[in-house]
Amino acid sequence: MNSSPITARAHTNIALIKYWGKKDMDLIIPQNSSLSLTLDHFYTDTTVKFDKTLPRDVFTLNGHLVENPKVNHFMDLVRKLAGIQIFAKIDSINHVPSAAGLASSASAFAALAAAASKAAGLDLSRKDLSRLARRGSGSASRSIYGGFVEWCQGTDDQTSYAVPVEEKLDWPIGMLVGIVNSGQKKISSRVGMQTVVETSPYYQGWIQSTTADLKSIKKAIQERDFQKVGEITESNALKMHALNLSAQPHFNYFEPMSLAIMQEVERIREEEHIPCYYTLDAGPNVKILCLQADASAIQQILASKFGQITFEFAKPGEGVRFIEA
Ligand code: 2P0
Repeated sequence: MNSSPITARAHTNIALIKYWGKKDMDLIIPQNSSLSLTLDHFYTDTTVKFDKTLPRDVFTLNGHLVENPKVNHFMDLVRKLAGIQIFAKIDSINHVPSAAGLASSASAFAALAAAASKAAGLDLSRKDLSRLARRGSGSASRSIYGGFVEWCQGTDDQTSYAVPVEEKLDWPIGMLVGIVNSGQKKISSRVGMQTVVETSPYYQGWIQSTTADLKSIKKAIQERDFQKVGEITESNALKMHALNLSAQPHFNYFEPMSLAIMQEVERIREEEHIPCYYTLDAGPNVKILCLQADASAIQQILASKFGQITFEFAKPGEGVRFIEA
């Protein structure tokens, strides 16, 4: 079989309640459930075409040939699911600011799950797409949906998948994403979270407190309580980063500029009375949750203090979908 090329678009998501640790490393079953906001600004377009003349999978990223074992492993899963043994040409374009250093595995594996499964002749439900995307990268399970999304941890491959909390948001919120460039080589999420699970004396405390945070943030979202959503988001991120500081060997993702921006966000909140809250993932970039109406005022203040850093505003985005190439 030579399939027609199928193109899917998936957006990245930023966790307000973080996933930080696996129970099963092969199936990617997390230690805790997580909750994210899908963003419109940053996305991946991926085209997959199965071609029986290919001796192996061929993967290009932004037009460059790339050798990526995670992509090869993922394509093996798709082939097994579809009962085929043909290799594919996979072309991905990442629409993120150049040299952003933003994690793109969420949008990448969500787009690949959709495009590869359809090109292989499968017609998966969104639940099954989420389960499949999870096998590429845990956070990708959430990029199947738009808006607020919960990845329910489950206990096995069948029961660990994301569900929409509110897909079409009638709430004018968003995130300012600041790109703090780093020359430093960071520790990967995969290695970082595993080190934490195995060595942090605080890990059980994290599980308990994150379970409570998830319940509270869902209630705050329902009640449109922006302050509460922001406070839980910031606190949950700091608890995740505290785990990293408590691991053996310890590590962290902060750069001096990350800390300066975090302090400035707290000052803007306290002194300028503009509600805004930060979160950071496995890198130095700071993402600031705010109301759309306040975004340009915050951008102006940040530009006056950190002129060298661009803060791009991203609104809530849509879930994965098929597009014309
Ligand atoms: C999250 N992160 O919930 C957390 C918070 C980063 C910090 O999910 O090993 O690329 O492929 O499942 O999904 C980034 O880790 O890790 C991540 P794998 P992934 O968004």
